[in-house]
Amino acid sequence: MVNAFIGLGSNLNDPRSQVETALEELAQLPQSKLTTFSALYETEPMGPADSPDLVQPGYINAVAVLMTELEPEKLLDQLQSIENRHHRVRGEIQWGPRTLDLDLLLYGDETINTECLTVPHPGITERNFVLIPMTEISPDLKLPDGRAIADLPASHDQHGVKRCPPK
Ligand code: A4P
Ligand code: MG
Repeated sequence: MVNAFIGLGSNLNDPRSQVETALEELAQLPQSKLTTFSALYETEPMGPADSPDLVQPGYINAVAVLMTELEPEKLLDQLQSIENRHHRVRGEIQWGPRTLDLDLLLYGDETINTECLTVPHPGITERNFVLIPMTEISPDLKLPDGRAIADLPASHDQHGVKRCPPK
């Protein structure tokens, strides 16, 4: 059994319910147990919103922990099937708007570099919308290279990240 950290993000078609439904779907995955998930956060878009010809709406982000027996590639397949069920159209604009994005942030303390999978997820150390929810659920977490997430400056940068009140 390995603890896999999954990042959830959505900025289209009722992002809040996209993320809530995705959490329910994660809880149904085979050979896995959803053990923890963060609050939902309203976050400012990182990416082409900065360019004037493409404005994208704000995101809802969250992080979940799945205790799983699935191998990393199998888990990625399962995450992509959930994304597909949310009618994600892939590949149009990098970092553009999406109904649901599920990233495999961490897979235990493994470092993976294959054609289809990079773990830890490359954006993790700079993205406050990932690190803040991670810190909420796992403040003492260390990355495979030994760095504590609490020591990464983006973990403490609240800019553009607002915790949603519970429903
Ligand atoms: N892939 C490799 N490693 C991984 C991994 N660890 N987890 C491959 C998931 N996928 C991984 O993914 C493209 C390919 O990456 C997959 O086929 C898989 O084999 P994708 O989800 O289709 O591409 P993407 O998400 O559009 O691209 P990218 O570069 O992964 O975007 P990010 O990094 O996910 O960023 N702003 C806010 N506020 N909140 C957000 O959540 N998200 C993005 C997307 C931009 N701006 C955002 C947010
Ligand atoms: Mg992605």
